[in-house]
Amino acid sequence: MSAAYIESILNKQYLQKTFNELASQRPRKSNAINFTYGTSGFRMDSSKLDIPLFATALITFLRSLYCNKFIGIMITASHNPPQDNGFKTIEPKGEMLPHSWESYVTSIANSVYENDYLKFEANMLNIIDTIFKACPLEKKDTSLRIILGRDTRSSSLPFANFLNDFFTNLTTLKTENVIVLDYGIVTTPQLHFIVRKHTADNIFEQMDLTKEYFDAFFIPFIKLLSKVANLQSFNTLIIDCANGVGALQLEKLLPLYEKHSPQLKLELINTNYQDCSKLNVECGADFVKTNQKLPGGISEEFANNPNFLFCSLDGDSDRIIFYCLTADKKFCLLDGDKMATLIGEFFIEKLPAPLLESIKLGIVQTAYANGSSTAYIKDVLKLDARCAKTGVKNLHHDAVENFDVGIYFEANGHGTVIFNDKFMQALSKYKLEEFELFISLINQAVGDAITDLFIVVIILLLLKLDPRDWFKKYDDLPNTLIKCVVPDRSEFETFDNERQLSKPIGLQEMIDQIVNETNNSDKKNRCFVRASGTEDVVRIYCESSKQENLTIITTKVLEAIKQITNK
Ligand code: G16
Repeated sequence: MSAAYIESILNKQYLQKTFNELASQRPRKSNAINFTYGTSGFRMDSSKLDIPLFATALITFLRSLYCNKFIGIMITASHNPPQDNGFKTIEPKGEMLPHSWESYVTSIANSVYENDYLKFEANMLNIIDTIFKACPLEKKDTSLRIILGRDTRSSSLPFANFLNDFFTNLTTLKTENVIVLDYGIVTTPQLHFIVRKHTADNIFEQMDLTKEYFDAFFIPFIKLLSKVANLQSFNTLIIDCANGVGALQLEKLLPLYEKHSPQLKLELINTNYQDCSKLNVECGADFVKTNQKLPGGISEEFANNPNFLFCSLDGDSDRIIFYCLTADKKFCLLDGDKMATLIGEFFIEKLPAPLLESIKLGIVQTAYANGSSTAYIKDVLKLDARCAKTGVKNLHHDAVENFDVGIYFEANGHGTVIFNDKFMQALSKYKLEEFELFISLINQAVGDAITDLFIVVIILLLLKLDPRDWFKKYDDLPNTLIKCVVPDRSEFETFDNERQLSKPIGLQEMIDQIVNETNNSDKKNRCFVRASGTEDVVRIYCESSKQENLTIITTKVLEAIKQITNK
């Protein structure tokens, strides 16, 4: 396939008309901030997303032709507040957009902002040339194949409508060669599953794949639940749905679940997805993790029940956090670190020693992982612990590259487990029926709140592990995560997997000094600053063996940031 061919099928009139509409609505100001492709795509206040949407649509169009496969776009801002939105691009096998393509989409977005159509077109054709020079395919039966999904935000439907219209009009391809399948309101992991399924089974029409998604993970969950003789660790799971798409999807699943009369009760709260203004507000995984407290809708009195385990999903159900209270009402946060170590422990306990010895089993975390969890992985579980940059795609790649069984979780509850053929072959030599069923619960494509929920529940029940005992496996170092608004967060550049800053110059030295002057003999103080890729803030993470150090350090680091950025 050549760049000339791509150019020949472009409806340039439509492209120019759409460009002019966008550019005229958003005249560039001299001090305007450039668009940057964040941790998982463009994400910002929905009123500013028209150009990133256009750029995402164009890159998806190119990617679909390049791969000659289905590419997905999920319209969501996940954990962000209701007024935000964003786009996650999904590859044919369910992964995220390759890193090398992120610069193309960023360049397209910024060239629209220049408000000069000819310049934009030249840049676009240049990108097409670069991409298709390296294109291995020589296809004559070109077709554009796009799959859309969205969350429950009020801005999501208009964005989906734009995309439907855009892909229908962008090319001069015959109608039958433009396939746009709109799956409506789905969770992000469901859309990953759907795209993967279309690719694997060569499906060209819309099908009820959300049902297939549930069957794939729900049936093994039910089978495993039926193997648990009596519930010893907890008997009720309360699921905070963040007033988002998770509620809509789990409400469909619940009647099916209850048909099996399971001993474990599932109860949904914060399910008001119809009122978009409530999404993630005082609830959901990010709220619970950041504030380390119960979400709205759960009183302390209600939570103080030894038979209850709680969990919170985020706005697009790709991450989950568990929690419960102790008898003396202490809040026990069971976050991504605790999930990763629990899963690691389960693999160690259930797999025969010779099998374990023959494979590389390890855990990938980020700089946000609590120091105690990393020590537990290395010293108690005796597993390899690696650190990757924030963003599940980074953890995913690290796990694939380094392990036969890679467990990867961000502390915020985003993660899953991946395993390769070597492991599957080794496993097939043993008759481990229950374990095989267990691994079919795992959504290897992407971190998935619903399948992670199934995994954690099954492990706790099979191990007869009380959630409070899970919490006590290791003591988290006291920690805090705060946000700081700065004039330009792109000035913050990191190295060492985001644990240190190279820019703004001088800030890292100031942080080091602050951390060192409050350090205790255990030298467990740690603090790092990085620009968020999903919100217009920088994040400050701090941990220490002494709670009182956290405020001292973060107050001083905030002052240092102010001092440096106001220079
Ligand atoms: C996204 C990413 C996560 C990341 C989180 C916060 O989550 O998928 O990998 O940890 O943003 O990123 P940052 O600190 O750069 O803002 P989600 O659930 O919001 O899509």
